[in-house]
Amino acid sequence: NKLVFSGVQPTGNLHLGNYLGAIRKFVALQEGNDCIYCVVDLHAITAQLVHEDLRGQIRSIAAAFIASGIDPEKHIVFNQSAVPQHAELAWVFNCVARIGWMNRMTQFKDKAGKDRENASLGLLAYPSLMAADILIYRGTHVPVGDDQKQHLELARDIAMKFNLDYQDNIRTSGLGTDIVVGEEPVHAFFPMVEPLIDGPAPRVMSLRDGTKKMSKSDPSDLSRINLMDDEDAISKKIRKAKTDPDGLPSETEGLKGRPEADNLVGIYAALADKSKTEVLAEFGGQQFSVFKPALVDLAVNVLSPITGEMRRLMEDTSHIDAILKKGGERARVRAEKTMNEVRDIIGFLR
Ligand code: AQP
Repeated sequence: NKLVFSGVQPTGNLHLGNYLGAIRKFVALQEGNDCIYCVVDLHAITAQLVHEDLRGQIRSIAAAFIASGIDPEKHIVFNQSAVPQHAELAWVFNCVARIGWMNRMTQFKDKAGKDRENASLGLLAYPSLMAADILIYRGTHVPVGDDQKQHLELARDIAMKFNLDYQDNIRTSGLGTDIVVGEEPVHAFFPMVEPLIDGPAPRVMSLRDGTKKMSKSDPSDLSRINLMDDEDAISKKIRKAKTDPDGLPSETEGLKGRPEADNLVGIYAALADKSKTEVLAEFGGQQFSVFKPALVDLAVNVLSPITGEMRRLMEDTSHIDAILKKGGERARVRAEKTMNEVRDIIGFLR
């Protein structure tokens, strides 16, 4: 059985990368799976402690989930700080994980910059909290963008080390199951999480520089399409998107060494639910002056209903607040069950 978990940080305006890399996949995975989607507000204070309107940001991420088509009745939508067991399990994982593992994380290096000694301890321990977010529900599948791959490998390492270190206690508690990791049989309490990263746009790149990830923190608003952008803004940003002078190739091979062209074709494919090969079969040999207006139409068609619904939900936030409250209550029940089992396995007295 798949238990799908993923989260989004309330740290700024959501953009097309967050939508295609994560939220759109959350929606698609609802059918036939048990899904838990979280606004990870504890993560939001790792890089920047004070936020001007954190509550508004939390609500707007939840609104984006609902407006995109996540069903909060069938699945769970909540904000992380409402379920303190995430932080409690993260503490245990801080003791399981090694400092060297955290120091190797590329996101930590990027976000901490040169002045690493001055980064928060929370930023260093971010992947430990992320592992706890997933494993407190014993999550098995995690839809994320490509930038989160390394953190998910670390979540597997943490789960594996916990399983091995507490092997005997897991066995006597009767709470584990036999699994095989690689060649090795393990009596596991925590499952090995599987990242779900595939699709034509696993890493959406900046519209100004095809070698940089589209990101909330890029100072240039022209570098990204925000979920709240209107038709004029989307059109302007795509028309101004950096490209090379050549037309589109008719096969994906021809996108090699052309990051901006590759990015726009990937975005089109993801929005149209097609492969890049199919998109090039349609547009191969055409100039960007033909392709860009088609991309504008497609992006507006897909995004404007979501934007409209997000605006509506944000006018009176009582509906979103009620969803988050109920989701938090449901999540807490599940999280407390796992945490009790973890306390028993470790040997805490309760
Ligand atoms: N450019 C991207 N392409 C594909 N997926 C992306 N994601 C983020 N950027 C891209 C995915 O969106 C989910 C939520 O991300 P997040 O808010 O938790 O954190 P982030 O990766 O730090 O987002 P940003 O926008 O890139 O913020 P900054 O500017 O702070 O670095 C994740 O699944 C992520 O993979």
